[in-house]
Amino acid sequence: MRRRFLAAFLGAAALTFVLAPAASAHGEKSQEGFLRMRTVAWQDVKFSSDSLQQGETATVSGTVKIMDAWPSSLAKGQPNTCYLSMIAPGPTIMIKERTINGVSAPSRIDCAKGRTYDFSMTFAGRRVGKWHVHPSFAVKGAGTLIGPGEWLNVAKNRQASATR
Ligand SMILES: [Cu+2]
Repeated sequence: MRRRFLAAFLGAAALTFVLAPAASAHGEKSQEGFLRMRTVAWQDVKFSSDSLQQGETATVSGTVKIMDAWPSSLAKGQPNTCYLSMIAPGPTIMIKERTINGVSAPSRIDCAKGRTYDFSMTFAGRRVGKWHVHPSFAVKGAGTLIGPGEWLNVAKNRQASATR
């Protein structure tokens, strides 16, 4: 009896483990519908690579537009200060360079409803592992809106550790 219970338990545990990836929707897909449909629109988001070594860089580029349908309840209806960044699980990557509409943008930017921002961010791998990372667009008074994510493999940099 106890053995049968154990088998059932292990079966359930295995099933949970196998099915979990399908249920791991997060990032932009986990945001509420009105946020995705009325705040910012992400287009052509591309990662130059999905695997890099520690210290090696890759670039995420794309376009983000503050929609005309921006809700009046967020940022008093008028976004005016924005900050483009990346969301990652802890210090797993490091942003090295951030360009918005062709201009280096290390800090926050002035922004407005209806405007479009072509961006690129170059980041370096920092901590070894497989991480899910997203571009993000924070709007003062509204919070951080998350763009399409990518699984990123950061491998150990053997050369760097050998010379240390
Ligand atoms: Cu993610």
